[in-house]
Amino acid sequence: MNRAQLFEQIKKKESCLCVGLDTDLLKIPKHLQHTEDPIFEFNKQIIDATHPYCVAYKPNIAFYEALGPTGWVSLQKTLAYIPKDIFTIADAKRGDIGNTSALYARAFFEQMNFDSITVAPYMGEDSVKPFLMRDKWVILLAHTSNSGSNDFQVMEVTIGKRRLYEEVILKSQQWATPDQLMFVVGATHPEKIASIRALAPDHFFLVPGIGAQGGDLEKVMQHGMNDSCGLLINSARAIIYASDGKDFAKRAGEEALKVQQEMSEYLTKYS
Ligand code: OMP
Repeated sequence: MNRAQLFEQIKKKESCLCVGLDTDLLKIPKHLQHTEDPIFEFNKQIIDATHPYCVAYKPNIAFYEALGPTGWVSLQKTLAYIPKDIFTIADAKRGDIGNTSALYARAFFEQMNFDSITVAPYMGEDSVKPFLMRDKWVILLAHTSNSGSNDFQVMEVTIGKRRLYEEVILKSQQWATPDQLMFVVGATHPEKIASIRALAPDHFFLVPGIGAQGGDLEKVMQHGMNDSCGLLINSARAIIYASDGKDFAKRAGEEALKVQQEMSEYLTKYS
């Protein structure tokens, strides 16, 4: 899916919501535990209930890898079930020397047909470029939502006294255009989103951290949007685990609708 198509979906659904499919066997309702593939069954019902309200799904690969081969099968079935007009993100946070990154790219873009993958930038250009060799997206970690993001990402680097995450954003723009490159910016740093937007005016940002991590949706949209919205805002636990009973999918749908309605209001108010 390209940038224009993504923006079309955002306008059509009045939503920039990305639902995180961080599906944990220990958290899914008991009545699903006895089905043939509980992870897929859970995801299928979550997708059925939430797809009218979101424009992207982001399975975090750790939740599937942790289960061994059956987890990969559940992931592939989930990916195949996601409607084709919804953007897909492999949240894998990969990045290695060039020839290894090339194989990660093959795994997520050919074995599995994801639209995009999250990539850690710290091994530099040759570790990122292999992910850009197809008509697919790289979502580069810039300023992440977790508390550890203060350990390295905010360090001042010598070039113009910029922060490390700022340097990541500026330098990587030499590697790809906004048609292939997005940045991860945590919703837990809403005070920084305007300055980050100034560094990358045209790029999409993947913004995790609303919901369970307490990020501020309104501030993110107020200060982070660009002409094409430019935001995919992720929520996982607050939506998919809204209930652990038989009504889990219905409750997930209700939570997704609530976020979509807020987004719709801010899309009008701040564009
Ligand atoms: P919830 O906190 O349950 O909404 O999930 C957040 C999801 O986004 C998890 O899959 C995280 O791994 C992911 N994430 C962050 O929480 N913070 C980041 O800075 C980056 C990501 C990510 O790359 O998606």
